Amino acid sequence: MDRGRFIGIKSLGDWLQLVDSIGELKRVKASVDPDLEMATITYLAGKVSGGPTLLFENIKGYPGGRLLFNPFGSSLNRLALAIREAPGSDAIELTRTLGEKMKKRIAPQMIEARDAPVNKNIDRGDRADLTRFPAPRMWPLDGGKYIGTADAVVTVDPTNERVNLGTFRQMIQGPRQVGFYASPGKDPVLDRERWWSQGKPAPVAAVYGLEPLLFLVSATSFPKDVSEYEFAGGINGAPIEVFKSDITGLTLPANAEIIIEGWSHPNKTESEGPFGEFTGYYGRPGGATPTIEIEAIRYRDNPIITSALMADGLSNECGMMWGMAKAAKVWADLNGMGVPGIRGVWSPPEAAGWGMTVVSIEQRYAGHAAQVGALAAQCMGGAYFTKYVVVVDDDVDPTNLGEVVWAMVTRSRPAHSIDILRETWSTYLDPSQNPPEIRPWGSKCIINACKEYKYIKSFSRRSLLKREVYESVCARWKELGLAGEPPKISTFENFEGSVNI
Ligand SMILES: Cc1cc2nc3c(=O)[nH]c(=O)nc-3n(C[C@H](O)[C@H](O)[C@H](O)COP(=O)(O)O)c2cc1C
Ligand SMILES: [Mn+2]
Repeated sequence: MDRGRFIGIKSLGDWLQLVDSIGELKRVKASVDPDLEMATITYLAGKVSGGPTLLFENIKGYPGGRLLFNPFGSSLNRLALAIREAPGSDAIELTRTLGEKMKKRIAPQMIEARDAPVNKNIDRGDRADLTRFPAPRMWPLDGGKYIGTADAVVTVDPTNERVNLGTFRQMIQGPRQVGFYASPGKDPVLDRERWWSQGKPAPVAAVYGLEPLLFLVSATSFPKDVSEYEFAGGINGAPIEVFKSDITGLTLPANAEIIIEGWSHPNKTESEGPFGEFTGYYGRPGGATPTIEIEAIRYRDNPIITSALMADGLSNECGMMWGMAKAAKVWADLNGMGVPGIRGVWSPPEAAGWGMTVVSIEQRYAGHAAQVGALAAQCMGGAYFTKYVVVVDDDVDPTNLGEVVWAMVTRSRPAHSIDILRETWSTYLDPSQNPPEIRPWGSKCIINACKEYKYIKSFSRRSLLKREVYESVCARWKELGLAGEPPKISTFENFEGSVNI
């Protein structure tokens, strides 16, 4: 695909057109119930690796309503398009590219509010009614309809004006009220506490239909003092168009599908949840949670709501996208700290997206692997929730869990190779921490699954193929009656220091 085609992506519609052109958009025209049915379809369709994103166009009870479920799913191609790259790259190459792009920053471009497509319709005060827009109830024990999942919540730190974008679930509580659940330590929590400590309500907006690059940056842990708009601009290669709201003063994305905005008041809470979460469990029982009182809803005609299903396995929208964005950020953070020899970083989608980080390195000096493990575990991009960090040598593909487990059992020595970090940044959503009151504190296990550096020269040799024989077998693959293509192998015996060639 020609690179020029990506420069112009500004809106969800632009991105969907490209997704359609590679055959990964499925329009569901049959009538579907937003109560459980839409999520069930998404869960089942998402079990196929690389399955399409689903655009529901005929939603029971919402004539003209449109909802896009799991924009990314488990598709590397759709991730590639979101970061303005051609589809077809492999996972590590794409992660490396995203990590490089995350190092750039471009400030957003302010445009006139009247020129922003999202301001086509503005319902204010009593005219605002969120219940007119389709919102799914996803799991049977969910506490309500969640209109915000694949979203961006916009807040500002009143002390330095830094505008934050973060992805946070939002449950409808009334025509003009949503629940605003965010884990301790997240940026909007810090922002709203600053407003509240000044005795003022916190201005908040939430974008419920958005271009996937904004979703990706909103879901990633960037430095707390820099706006995600700047990282989105850096990845986009051009500024993100924004406008200043005359209601809350917040800087909002001009090309969004739908935005609500209003205020979060200091002592106002309401029951929110439970909600089937990214772990594949209900996160926490319903409980008192801050709210957003809606003052205005801005939307295009027939806006598309973007939704993320949280689930076990590949149907989890927090699997591939969240994991890859985290891996890219960890890679960028390690580079930023000057750690050499990083060959690949991956966060397996199978591990609830953020549960595990694997880093492959070329070991260069004593203590190198332990340093990489500790930094990957605690750098800004990697610290939240992640429980297991595994460091492997560069002959191991970090995206291949089979190879990673093989390295763990053949190269690590549990009594020597495992470090535990305690009282780390976690979440109330972790089902393993009981009683729930001990959350959000977590712990982490760092496994050094590299060949022990002290003995690296004499470490048992891996049984590797001889390149010439591999190549000749590949050439004879069909003649040998074997099906498909021969597996790709990249590491071969080099015979260095060997005695019996
Ligand atoms: C689909 C999806 C939903 C999420 N929902 C929540 C949530 O409800 N609460 C929360 O604390 N984090 C949630 N997260 C994680 C945050 O978006 C993520 O930690 C992000 O970095 C937060 O923004 P911040 O770094 O600016 O604080 C979600 C992530 C994804 C991908
Ligand atoms: Mn942030």
